[in-house]
Amino acid sequence: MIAAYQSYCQSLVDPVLEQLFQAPHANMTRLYEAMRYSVMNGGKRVRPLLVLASCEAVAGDPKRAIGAACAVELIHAYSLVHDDLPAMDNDAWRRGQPTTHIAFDEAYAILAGDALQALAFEVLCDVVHSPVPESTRLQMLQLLTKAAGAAGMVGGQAIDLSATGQQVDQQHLEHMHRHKTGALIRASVVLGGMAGGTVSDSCLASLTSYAEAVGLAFQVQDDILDITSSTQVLGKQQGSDSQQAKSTYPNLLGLQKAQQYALHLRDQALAALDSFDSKADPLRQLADYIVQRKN
Ligand code: GRG
Repeated sequence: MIAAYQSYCQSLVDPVLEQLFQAPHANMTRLYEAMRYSVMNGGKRVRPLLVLASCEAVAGDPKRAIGAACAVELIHAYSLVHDDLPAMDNDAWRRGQPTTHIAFDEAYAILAGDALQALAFEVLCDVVHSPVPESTRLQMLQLLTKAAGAAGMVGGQAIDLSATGQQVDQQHLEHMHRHKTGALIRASVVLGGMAGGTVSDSCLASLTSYAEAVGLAFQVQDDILDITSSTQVLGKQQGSDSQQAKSTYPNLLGLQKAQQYALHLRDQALAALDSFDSKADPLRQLADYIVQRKN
C-alpha cells in the first residue's frame, strides 16, 4: 500500500525535480550534473511523501503541494551532500554510490549543495509549483527558511558538532535530533497542511504533534538500522568518520528498548491524528513505514 502511494507521489514530484537540472550554459554543465546526481540517485523521498500526505489529510489537492514537496527534498539533498564532506562526516558512500564530493570533487559538492538550497526556495515560491495564495506562499517560505537554517537543521548540525567525541544523554540527543532531522520533517508535514487550504490552528497543532513524533521515530529507526543493516554498516566502514564515538538510541537504551521506543513514538504519531478522517490514512501508513523500513 505504501509502495503504491510512494510511486504515486514520485510520479508527481520526480518529473518536476528532473526538469530543474538543465544547465543554462555549457560551462555550468558540471555543476548541474552534480546537483542532479545528488537528488536523482534513489532517495526514499520520505519528506515529499509527508508533504503530499499531509496535504491530503486536510482534504487538499496534492498538486497544490508539489512545490513544497520538491523544496523539502532539495533541502534534504543539499544537507546530505554537505554532511558527507570531509569537513563534516567524511562519508564516501551514500545510497550505495560514491558521495557527491567523491563522484565530482569537494568544490563542486559545496557548490551543488549551495545551489540546491537556493533552488528549494525558488521552487517553493514559484506559483506554477505552489498554486496557493501569495500570502500562504510567503508563510510557507518563512517556515522552510526557519526549519532549514540555524534555528532548525543547520543549528542541529552545530549541536551535533559541539558534542563530537562526547557521550551525551538522551535529553541532549533528542534536542539535537529535533533540530537536525526533526525540523525538516516537521516543516514537511506543516507545509503540506498549509498548501492544502485553510486549516485551523488546532489542525496545524495536531499535524505538528504527529510530525514531532514521526521525526524522532525516523531518527531512532535510523540509529537501529545503522547497527542491524549489514549493507549500511559496510557502506559506513568505507571512508566514514561518522560512526566513531557516537551517541545513538541503541547505544543509550539498548537495541530492544530502542525498538520499543520507535514503536511508542509511532503510536504517539497515530494518536495525534485521532481527530482526522480516512483522508489522513497515507500519513498513518507513513508513520508505520518509518518505523518498519529496512533502509
Ligand atoms: C547542513 C551540513 C548540514 C547538515 C544538516 C540532516 C543533516 C544535518 C545531516 C544528515 C546526516 C544524516 C545521515 C542524518 C541521519 C538521518 C538522515 C537524515 C538520514 C537520511 O535520510 P533518508 O533516510 O535518506 O530520508 P534518503 O537517502 O532516503 O533520501
